[in-house]
Amino acid sequence: NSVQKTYPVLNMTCASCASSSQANLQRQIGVVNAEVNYGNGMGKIEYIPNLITPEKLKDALNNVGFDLMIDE
Ligand code: 9UX
Repeated sequence: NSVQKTYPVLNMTCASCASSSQANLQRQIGVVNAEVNYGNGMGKIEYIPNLITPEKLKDALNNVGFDLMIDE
């Protein structure tokens, strides 16, 4: 059972940042799909809550210099 949520991705200053942050999200276990849009600064993430939490998604991005503005 997956859910899809959209959160602001912080610290993106060029389109390559969107690509690298997206790739980092996609390789986390429990992430089904991730799309990071540089134009609007948002990351749309489909994930399996039993395998990964928004806090862990945030941690994963923090590890590569970005941040995720989770609301929970
Ligand atoms: Mo762009 Mo982002 O040159 O970390 S890749 S600033």
